[in-house]
Amino acid sequence: SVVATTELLPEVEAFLSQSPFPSFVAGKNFPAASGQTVKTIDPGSGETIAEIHDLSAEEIDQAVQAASDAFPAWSGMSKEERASILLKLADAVEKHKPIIAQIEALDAGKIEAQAQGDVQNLVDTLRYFVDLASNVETREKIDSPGFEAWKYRQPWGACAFIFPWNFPFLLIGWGISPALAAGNTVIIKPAEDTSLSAIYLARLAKEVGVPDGVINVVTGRGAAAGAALSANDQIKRMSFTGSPEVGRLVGEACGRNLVPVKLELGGKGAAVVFDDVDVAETAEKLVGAITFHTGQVCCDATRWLVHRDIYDEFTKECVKRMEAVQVGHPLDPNSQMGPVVNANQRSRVLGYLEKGQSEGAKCLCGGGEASVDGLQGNYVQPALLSGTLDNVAAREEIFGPVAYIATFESEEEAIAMANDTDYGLANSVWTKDEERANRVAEAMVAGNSWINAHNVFAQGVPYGGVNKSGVGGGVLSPETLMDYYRSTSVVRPLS
Ligand code: TXE
Repeated sequence: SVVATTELLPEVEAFLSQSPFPSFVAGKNFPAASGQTVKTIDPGSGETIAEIHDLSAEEIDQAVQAASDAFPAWSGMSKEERASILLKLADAVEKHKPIIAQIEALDAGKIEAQAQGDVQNLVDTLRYFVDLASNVETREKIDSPGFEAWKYRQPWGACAFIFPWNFPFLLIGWGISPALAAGNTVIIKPAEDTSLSAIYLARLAKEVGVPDGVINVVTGRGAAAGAALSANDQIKRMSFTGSPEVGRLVGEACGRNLVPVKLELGGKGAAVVFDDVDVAETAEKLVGAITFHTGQVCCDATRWLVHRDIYDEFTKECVKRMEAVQVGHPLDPNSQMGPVVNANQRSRVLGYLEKGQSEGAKCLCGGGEASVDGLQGNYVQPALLSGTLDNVAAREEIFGPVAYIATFESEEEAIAMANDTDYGLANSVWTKDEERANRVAEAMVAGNSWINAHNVFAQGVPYGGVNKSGVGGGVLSPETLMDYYRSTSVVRPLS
C-alpha cells in the first residue's frame, strides 16, 4: 500500500493500478511511441505511485491536430447543446470528488480536505462560465450613425494550456472552463509531477459524452513536451501558469508565431498590518495563509510588513502558531500542512532560508526539514524570517512556508515597501480603519488587494497579475470569457 496512514479508496487503487498512464488525445489513450515515461512520486512518502508517458514534439503536434479537427463540430453546436454536455461533466466531477481529491492529494502532496475544495472549485468554475456563455450575444449591435454595424463573435479554435504542479486540478478549471464554454477545443499539458488528475478528467469527459478531441491531455517533460506545445503554430491561443523563467520562454515562442498568450506567473505579495488590528486574529489568518498548501501558492503574502509598535507582540503570536502547525502526510486527517512537491523544491526552500540568514535575516522559528514518522517525504517546518527588505529571501519567490517580516512606521512607508518589488500579483491590508484600508488597497500596485483577508477568490472577481506577475489579462471573470472569442466587426454604410 502507498501510505501507512490511511486506506486508499478502491477506485483510487484501481486507477493507480493502470500505470503507466498514456496521454489522452482524440478520445483515446495516446501512448508515447518511444515508451519513455516520467515517474510520479507521492511527495508525502517519497514512493513512486505511477508513471506517465513522455510525449515527443511530433506527438504533441498530433494532439494539436486532433483538437483542431474537433473544433468545427464543437463550435458548430448550439450553445444549449454545448452547455448541457459541459454541465454533465461538472456533475460527474462533483460525483467523483472523493476519488479525484485523493488522487490529487497523493500526487501533489495536498491535504485531502483542501484537494476536495480544489475539485469543487473546478465544478463551480465550469458552471459559472457555462452560465455566463449562455448570455453572450453572438451578434452585438454597434451604434454608429450612418452605418448598420455589429460585432460577430466566434470561438478561436484549438487553445493550449500549460499548468504547474501547485493547483493541478483547480487551475485546469480556471483555464479551460471559459475556453470550452465559448466553443473552443483544448490541449492541456499538466506539470510532469502532477498529471494524474488531468488524465482522470479527460477520461471522465469521454464517459459523459464530451466529443472526442474537445479535451486533450498531453503529458511529459516541460522542456520537451511543454516547449513543443508552446512552439506549435496551429494553436490559436496559449495560456501558461508557472515560473517567470519558463513564462518568458513560452511568451517568446508564442511571439514568434504571433499566437496570443496569457501568462500567470509568480508573486511576492505583502501583508500590511497596522497597529489597530486584533493581533492574535491577524497572526492566525496570516500563518494560516502561508502554511496553506505548504506555501506553494503564487498569491501568498510572503512579506509581512508590520507596524513597529506591534512587532514584538505580533511575532510572538505568529511563532507560537507556526510551531504548533501539525506537519504530516496529506491523507492523514490530523495533518494541517503537507510536504512540498518534490525534493528540488525542498532544496530550494532550505536554500533560501540559508541564503537569507547569511545576508543577515534572523530566523525566528522553523527553518529546517520536518520529520514525519516513518515517511521519506519532502517535509519542511514553517519558518519566519525577520530583517530588512533588501534580503534575497524578501525579494525572490521561495514557494514554501516561509514568511519574511519587516517593520514600518507610516502608511506612506508601508505602501512604498509593499510596492518595492518587480512582481504585482496580490497584497493585503489589515486594519480596523475602513478609510485607510481602502486607500492602501488601491495604492498597492498589483492585480489583487484584499482587506483583512488573504487568498480569497470568487467566480466573477478578476484574478491575475501585473508587471512581472503576469500579462494578457487574468482569469475567473467575464473578461476572461471574452478572451476566448474572436470578433468580426461587420459594417454596412446606409447611404
Ligand atoms: O515550474 P515551471 P517549476 C515557481 C516557484 C517554483 C519555481 C519552479 O517559485 O519554485 O517556479 O517550479 C512546464 N516550455 N512556480 O520548475 O518549470 C512544466 O512542465 C514549456 C510558481 O516546476 O515553470 C509545467 O507544466 N513548458 C508558479 C509548467 O511549465 C515548460 C507555479 C510549470 O513549470 C517548459 C509553479 C518549457 N521550456 C512554479 N519547462 C505559480 N506562480 O503559480 C517547463 N514547462
